[in-house]
Amino acid sequence: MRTLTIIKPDAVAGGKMGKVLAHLEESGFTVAAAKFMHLTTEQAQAFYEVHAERPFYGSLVEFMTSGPCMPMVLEADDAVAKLREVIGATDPAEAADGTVRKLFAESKERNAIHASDSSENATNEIAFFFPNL
Ligand code: FUP
Repeated sequence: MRTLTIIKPDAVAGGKMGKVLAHLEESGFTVAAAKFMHLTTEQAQAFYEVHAERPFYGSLVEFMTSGPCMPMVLEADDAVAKLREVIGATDPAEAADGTVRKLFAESKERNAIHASDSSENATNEIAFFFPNL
């Protein structure tokens, strides 16, 4: 089973991309696809469209376009639920010890990593970044 993750611009700019990737691999995920890219405003707006009415939307889009990021397709048994556990709560202050966000995130917005939150979203998000997979 596959899911979509993004190592976000804060982790890349902070030199933590390799550590985050190592943590994911050590947690049992295999990388099926990856690319290094700088999201356009249009791409970030479309990816987070579900949050368009939320007060943090503009700031979130600005952050996600502030530098390069690394979208990846990860493979594992029960990949969607497993990756949600491995990344931890949205806000690193609330994330469990040992999770990616507890270890590497700066704040609720600059939180190091994205992971699909359902298998339906995983399918859609994989197609968003990797239409040829
Ligand atoms: P998650 O699925 O854990 O990434 O969390 P959400 O889907 O709720 O939020 C998506 C992104 O919006 C988060 F990664 C960070 C951002 N966000 C904020 O900046 N402020 C908030 O209060 C909530 C979310």
